Amino acid sequence: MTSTHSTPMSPQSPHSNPPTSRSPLAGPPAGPPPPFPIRLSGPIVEGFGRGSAELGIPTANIPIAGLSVGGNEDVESGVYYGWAGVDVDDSGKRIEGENGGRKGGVWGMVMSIGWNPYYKNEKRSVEVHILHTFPHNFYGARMNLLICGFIRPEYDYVSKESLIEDIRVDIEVGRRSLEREAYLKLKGERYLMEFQGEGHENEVSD
Ligand code: ADP
Ligand code: RBF
Ligand code: MG
Repeated sequence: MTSTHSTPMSPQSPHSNPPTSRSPLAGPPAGPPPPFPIRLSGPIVEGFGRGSAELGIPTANIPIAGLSVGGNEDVESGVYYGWAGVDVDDSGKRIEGENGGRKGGVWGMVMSIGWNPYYKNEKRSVEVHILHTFPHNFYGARMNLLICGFIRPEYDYVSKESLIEDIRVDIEVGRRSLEREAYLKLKGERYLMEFQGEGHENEVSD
C-alpha cells in the first residue's frame, strides 16, 4: 500500500461485459496474497434498503469512511470474500458477554466495495452479505472484516436478474474458496471477535 492516497472523486467507469464462464475458486491455495488479508471494521448502518427487498440478498453496510482509515481508500472497487465477526448470535440478536465484554460469531462473507454501477450510486459503498441465514436484522451491531481475496470487478448488468445470478455465483465462489485450509485457519483470528474498539487501526464510527 502506498503512503500517498488518492480519494476516488468520481465513479470509475464500470466494466460492462461480465464473462459468461466463471472460475469456481478465487485466490491461491497457499492463502491470501498481499495486500490481503485487509482488516476493516465499523458499525452496521442503514443503506438504501434494496438488498433484501429488491434482490433477496441482504447486505450489512458499514460506513465508507472505513476505507479512508488505515490506508485502504485506494482499494479497488469490486467483489471480495473473507470472514466477518459480528457481535450477534446465530439469530441476529446482540449478545452481552461476561464483565460487560461482547461476544459474537464469525461467518464467511462476500462483499461489494463500489459504486453499484447497476444502480448508478453516487457514493462508494461497503456492503457485506454474510453466508448465514439470520431471522433478525442487526443494525447497530459491530462488524470486523478480514478480507481474504478479490473475486471480480463490478459490472453494470443488463437486468436485475443477471445481477442476482452473478451474486449467487459469488456466494458459491466465496464459500468454496474459504473451505481451503489456509483460509479456514484465519477464521480463528482473535481480531474478528474483538468488539471493544481497541487496537483496530481501521476502526470507524458513525
Ligand atoms: P440496507 O440497504 O439498509 O443495508 P438490506 O436490505 O441490505 O438493507 O438489509 C441489510 C440488513 O439485513 C443488515 O444490516 C442486517 O441487519 C440484516 N441481515 C440479515 N441477514 C443478513 C445477512 N445474511 N447478511 C447481511 N445482513 C443481513
Ligand atoms: N452491484 C452492481 O451494480 N454490480 C455488481 O457487480 C455488484 N456485485 C455485487 C456482488 C456482491 C457479492 C454483493 C453482495 C453486492 C453486489 N452489488 C453489485 C451491489 C448490489 O447492487 C447491492 O448490494 C444492492 O444494490 C443493495 O444495496
Ligand atoms: Mg445493505
